[in-house]
Amino acid sequence: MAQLWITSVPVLCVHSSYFYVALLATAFTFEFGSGSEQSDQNAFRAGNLVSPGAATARDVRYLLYDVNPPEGFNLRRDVYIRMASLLKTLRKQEDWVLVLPPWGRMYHWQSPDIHQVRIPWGAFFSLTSLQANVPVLEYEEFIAESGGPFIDQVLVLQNYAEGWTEGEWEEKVDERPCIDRLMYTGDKQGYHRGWFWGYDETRALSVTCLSVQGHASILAPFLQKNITAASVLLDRAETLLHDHYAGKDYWDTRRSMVFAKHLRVAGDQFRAKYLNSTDEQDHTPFSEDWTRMRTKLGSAKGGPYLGVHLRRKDFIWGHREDVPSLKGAVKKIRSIMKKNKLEKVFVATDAVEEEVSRLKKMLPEMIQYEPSWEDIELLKDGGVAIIDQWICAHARYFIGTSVSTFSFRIHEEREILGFDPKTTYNRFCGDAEKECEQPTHWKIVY
Ligand SMILES: Nc1nc2c(ncn2[C@@H]2O[C@H](COP(=O)(O)OP(=O)(O)O)[C@@H](O)[C@H]2O)c(=O)[nH]1
Ligand SMILES: [Mg+2]
Repeated sequence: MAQLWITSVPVLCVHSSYFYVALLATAFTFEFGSGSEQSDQNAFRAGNLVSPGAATARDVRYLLYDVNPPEGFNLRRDVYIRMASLLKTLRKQEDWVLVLPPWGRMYHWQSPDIHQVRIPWGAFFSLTSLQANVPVLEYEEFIAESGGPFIDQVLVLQNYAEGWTEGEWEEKVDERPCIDRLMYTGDKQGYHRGWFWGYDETRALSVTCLSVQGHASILAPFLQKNITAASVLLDRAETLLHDHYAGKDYWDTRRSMVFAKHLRVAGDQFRAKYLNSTDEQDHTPFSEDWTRMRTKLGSAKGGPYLGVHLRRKDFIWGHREDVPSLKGAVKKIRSIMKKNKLEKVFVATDAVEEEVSRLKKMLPEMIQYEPSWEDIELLKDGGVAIIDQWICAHARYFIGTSVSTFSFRIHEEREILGFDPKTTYNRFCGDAEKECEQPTHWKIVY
């Protein structure tokens, strides 16, 4: 751990000209990002910068983060949980706020002609619910509050170039030269430009790389002692592990991720209209205040339908052996319906049209949530996916796809609603899969 405590020399703090400081700092860090010697440049570490208005009003510090671009919506939801844990640890000593990374440019969001970038979290989640767990800010609020579209320090998280030493797992953090080519470029003014969720006017004052191996909160001492920047963006935040997967803190954060009301309402209306499913009949009461929701396992009955999540697209390209053929999936669906005496089946899927029509031929009674173009324009692909998840979460019985985080999030939602685990932790098996291990039951810790 000794390497962790690089002494930070607060030289730059005393300079008055913000612009000069920014320029100087970026010039240095840019170089060391491209692999040159970092020997005595630590004295000029941009971590000592403070953004224009920020730290003056109150000593609030902002934690921002981003995730590897190819990752989908539901893994990103998992990374949020890790960041919330880190934030809670940071807040034991300082006043930190978590800035929510806007949604957009997601590989799976392919609806044509629909603007899907710079989407705030409020479009998908209830902000008051998130706030009841940790203090959060939308990115635009951060810009307004912190004094402009500037992020003091970007830390690009990466593994260790040398891998695990001697095969021993050890938790550690060290500033290191960047291993991969940076996704940030220096501009003429000495700032750093990058994706920044489509906010083109955003600039970073410094970009450096940080090798890290360990759980999220391992970064807390580093952020508190080695860095004095008011706003810090952790890029590639998925590099950090959960502090304690499925522990109380995990579940508190997970329970606070309540879907936005308009999406829940749309899902509930669909359930009532097409699936004969209401919270009253199904014993799935819902409280707007998640802190008051505490169900008993097995208390939820669910609507009279089978919920199916059939993940296709990239899950079948590699002919993965844990994903069934459409024919195999239909066979399994029929057998579950028969066994559970269910006449209706709701199917959520990302399958391409051609596959959906083949599926419908084999399973003509299947029910899908089919939004119009205007619906998608309003709800976005992310909202439509949430409605699919919400409907699956209320089914009497659910079966999902192996290792899909989309299915995992449905498991959690059902756990929150109080379903018997036997009706939740089920997945399809590949047609020729020998040992078809079923998903793990993660019990809520209240
Ligand atoms: N509407 C809808 N979208 C889906 C469904 N399955 C997958 N998707 C889309 O594909 C993405 C899959 O990526 P991700 O959320 O990371 O889940 P994973 O890749 O299955 O672990 C989702 O976020 C959705 O955008 C589905 O059943 N319904
Ligand atoms: Mg994915």
